[in-house]
Amino acid sequence: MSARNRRSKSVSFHSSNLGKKDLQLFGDSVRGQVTLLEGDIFRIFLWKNEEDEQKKSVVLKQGGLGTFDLRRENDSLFLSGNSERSLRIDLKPFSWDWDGVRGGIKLFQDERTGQGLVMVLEEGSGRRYYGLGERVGRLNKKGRIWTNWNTDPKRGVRLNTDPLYQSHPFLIGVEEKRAFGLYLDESWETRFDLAASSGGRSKIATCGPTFDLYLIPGPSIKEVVRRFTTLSGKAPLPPLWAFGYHQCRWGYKSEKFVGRVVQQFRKYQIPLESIWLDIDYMRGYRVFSFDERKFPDPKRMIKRMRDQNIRTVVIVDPGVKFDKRWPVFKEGLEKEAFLKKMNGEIYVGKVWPGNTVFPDFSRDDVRKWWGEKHRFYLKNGVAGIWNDMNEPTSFSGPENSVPFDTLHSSGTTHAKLHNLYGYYMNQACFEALKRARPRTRPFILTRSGFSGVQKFAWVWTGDNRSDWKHLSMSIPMLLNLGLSGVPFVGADIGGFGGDCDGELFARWMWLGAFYPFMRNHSSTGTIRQEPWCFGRKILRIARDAIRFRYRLLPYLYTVAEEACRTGIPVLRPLCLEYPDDEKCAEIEDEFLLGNDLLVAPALKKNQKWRRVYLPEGQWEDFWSGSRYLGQKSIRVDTPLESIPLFLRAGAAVPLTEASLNTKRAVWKPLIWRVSLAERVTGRVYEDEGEGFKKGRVRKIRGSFRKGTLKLTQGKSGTTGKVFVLIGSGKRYPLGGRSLVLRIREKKI
Ligand code: MIG
Repeated sequence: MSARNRRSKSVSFHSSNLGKKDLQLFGDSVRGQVTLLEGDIFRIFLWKNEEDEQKKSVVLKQGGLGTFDLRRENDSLFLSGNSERSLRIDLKPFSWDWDGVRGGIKLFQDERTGQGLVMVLEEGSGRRYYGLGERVGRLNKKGRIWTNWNTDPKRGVRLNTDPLYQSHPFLIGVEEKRAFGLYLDESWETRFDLAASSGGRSKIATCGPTFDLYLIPGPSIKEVVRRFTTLSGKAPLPPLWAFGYHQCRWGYKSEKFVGRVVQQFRKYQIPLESIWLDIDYMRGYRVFSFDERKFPDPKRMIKRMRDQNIRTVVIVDPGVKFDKRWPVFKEGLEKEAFLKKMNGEIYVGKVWPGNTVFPDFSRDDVRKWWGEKHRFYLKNGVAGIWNDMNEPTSFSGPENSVPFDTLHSSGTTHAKLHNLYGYYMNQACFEALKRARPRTRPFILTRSGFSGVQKFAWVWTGDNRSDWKHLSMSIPMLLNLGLSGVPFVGADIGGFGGDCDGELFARWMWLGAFYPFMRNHSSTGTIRQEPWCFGRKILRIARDAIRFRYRLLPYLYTVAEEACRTGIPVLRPLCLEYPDDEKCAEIEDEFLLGNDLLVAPALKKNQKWRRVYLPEGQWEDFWSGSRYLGQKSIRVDTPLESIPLFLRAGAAVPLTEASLNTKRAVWKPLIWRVSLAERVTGRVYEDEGEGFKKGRVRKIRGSFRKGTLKLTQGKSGTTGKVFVLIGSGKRYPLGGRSLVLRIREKKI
């Protein structure tokens, strides 16, 4: 998208009218409407043509409209709802001022689409930006132009690559400790120039014919995220097994090969939740097929693994091989399900199968048809689906994609629907899995997506590299995805492209033990990257990291359940929990898991130590039990065998013992790791780990005064051994429901 050498024109309205629940704006070339939505979110909607007047969001749930007060003064209108921020609108030229956040909107002509609207935001110097989904770079997104155009970058992800696979036109601004959100509900290519071309202003542009903007009040970042996810949706609770350790590689090329991988896991007693089959399993890269020679009996193979509690996930690419004898192609042809060119012929691109055609997932009937095809995998015992290449990638197209003038069956161009292609594909898959297995929670992983994709799928960050910079970059990338509403995310552990080495692998496995999604994946043509590939010492370290992950599951699952209810992500930047601490604002080499654990990984080669900033309160070194006062940075050693990890004082974090795979989310034993403070609290969410029966919460509360710790655990529906673990040391059985202990206080 480019506005270069094109004049832009301000938007003006000559009159306004207050409707029952909206404010209508009338101009010569542009019309507008302002409404107030649930959560005190103002929607400012501008359009040029009558047909666009009815534009509805595809991704947002919209409840009823709220009412607001309106006051007029000449050409200015003052709107107020319930939130602390009120909205002022000037008609000539059109601009808005939302309690200090100010913008105006202009028309311009994009070179490709011949249309476009751009919002110019005035910048305060101290403003920071977060969000925008999956991005390279720093946690604070200010100072660069970011584009939303889902792309499979030809050389994979590099340190500077933009755009990437997903589009999240959602921004969180923080200025003077007050946060606000802006969501531009446009699926066309959009561009966020955040004080990059000019320090004094940001420019947010769409190359479509409408400008659909949501102003989301805070005042905290948490509140913005919460409000935004009431619109864009929350993730459904995933099955427990999704939080286990997943093993993948492009190149698990036959049943025998997979069998050997599984054997090694068992031989070395490494926990393993699932094996992932990449495109190697297909016959000539036909989706919904197995290669009969390499995978002669997939049902038997998958069952054999399942009998050892190892699940199987398969990759699904949207492109269908152009093969007149292939039933999937024939059916799609009959249904006219595939994207077409302007001249009415089917668009044929190039992907792994060679000549490839693309289903139009924006159509209900196509989604249904595609979804039903997944029964093929389910019949064979497959547990989860991995949606790849759904930007969609077409190797022969511009920017590795389907051309933007390709047509969807509604007559709409791909330029408008491109960014939603993956979103719709995941919707098709999710709804199908629910239909086919109503008592099972769907598990889907996707590469492409749009705001709201969390309703259907988990997200991994695509083709990273086995490189130290990619290790550290994964942190702000996953954090901003979380702030954008997507809580279940992970990067390929060990790195996808390039050759990993033992040291990097060990570091990445420990960091990955804290990713919401923990999967080791690598590309064909790179050196093997399973836990035993780097010698005995690294094998032990990797196994310890995975075992630690399994010990952490009660806490992780509890935080995950919270994320599904509230929208607050699993991985949290420090600034989310400590908004008043300026020092936390841009920390991106440490993060919180929930709000009780702080993780500060080593991110450099040969790193022997690092500094860790600890926020307000007191913190306990998880491994040694040493205590530290917060609002200070400390120096910690970073041995390869482990990861710097801190526990918030006053927290009781639910843990369990390591095991080779997950079972139910009912923990036996349940181990409360307690960090002493005057008040101690903890909670654990438990359920079957699968299905839709209601779960329950166990709480623990207590106090620590004058050397005496008193703890009481709330009633629970289950029995089982419960322990309390203090410091790094001793475990005490929690007989009955209460425990009283005399403990010598440690000095800080
Ligand atoms: O063109 O299926 O990001 O995870 O291993 C490459 C092969 C296609 C890209 C995915 C990667 C996967 C690979 N795929």
